[in-house]
Amino acid sequence: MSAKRIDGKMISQQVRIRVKSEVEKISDRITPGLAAVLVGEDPASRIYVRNKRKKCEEVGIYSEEHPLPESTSEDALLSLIDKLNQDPKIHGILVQLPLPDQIQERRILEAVLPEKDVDGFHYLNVGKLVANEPGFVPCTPLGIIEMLNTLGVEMKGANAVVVGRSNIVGKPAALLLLHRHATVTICHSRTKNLAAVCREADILIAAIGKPQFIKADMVKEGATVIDVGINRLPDGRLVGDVDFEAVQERAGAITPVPGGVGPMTIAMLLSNTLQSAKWTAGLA
Ligand code: BQF
Repeated sequence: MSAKRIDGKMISQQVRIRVKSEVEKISDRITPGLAAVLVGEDPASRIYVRNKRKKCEEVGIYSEEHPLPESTSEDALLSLIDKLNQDPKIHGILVQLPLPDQIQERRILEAVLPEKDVDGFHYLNVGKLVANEPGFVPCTPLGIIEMLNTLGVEMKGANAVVVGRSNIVGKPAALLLLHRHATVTICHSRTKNLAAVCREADILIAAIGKPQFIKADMVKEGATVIDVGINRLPDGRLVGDVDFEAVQERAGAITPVPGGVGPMTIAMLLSNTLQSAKWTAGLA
């Protein structure tokens, strides 16, 4: 069997078209606004922030960037967050991670007002996700669900295996799948018989951060494989956490890297920012 290649570019474009038309629809009442805070010069982070702002512009979301030097103190960053919390033009605040070592990430994420926390990292939104109540959900897991929905992949009763237990991807992805009535297993570096567990998966989510870690013998015939990894090989090639060439011979459907989950992450950030503005204006 040769797998269907899941086109994240196309699915994310559908999401962005939907966001754009909703932004237009509410434009007489409110213009959604996103503030991006970037501390330091990490090249990948700069690309991500530029990418997010460009996509905001395309759908009519106002965006502003707040670049700060690598040496920024926690207090200086907290005072910027406080200013953005009070700014009525801003409905979403995105603090690009990772932050430099002198700054405690948790203190910053907790300083963002939960109602502007479009990344879904504040403890209040984490709690709401666990409780299956409306709140902001991290963009990458949300993008994965949007993809599965669009493709018509049945989640109810499916065996879903999430490899990786990060707070940003693995754990929230597992919760979202659980809430859609999948039977969810979370695997990680200490899991025994990882390959055997993965082989039971109808839906396999790879969010490990190890290049080409998931091999063909870890995948059930016909499974839907979602690759969250973005890894640079020594030869400069960009690859996911899945050995795409080999796994595509076994999977039913598989996301490529790049052009899979990545673009969905950005689209869901736009969607969350729109949602935030609608809540502010009493439109949702
Ligand atoms: C694509 C991210 C690790 C750590 C912090 C499109 C993005 C990536 C890939 C992107 C990511 C990853 C983002 C593609 C945002 C996703 O075409 O494959 C878009 O911009 N992402 C981030 O902001 O912080 C990260 C990964």
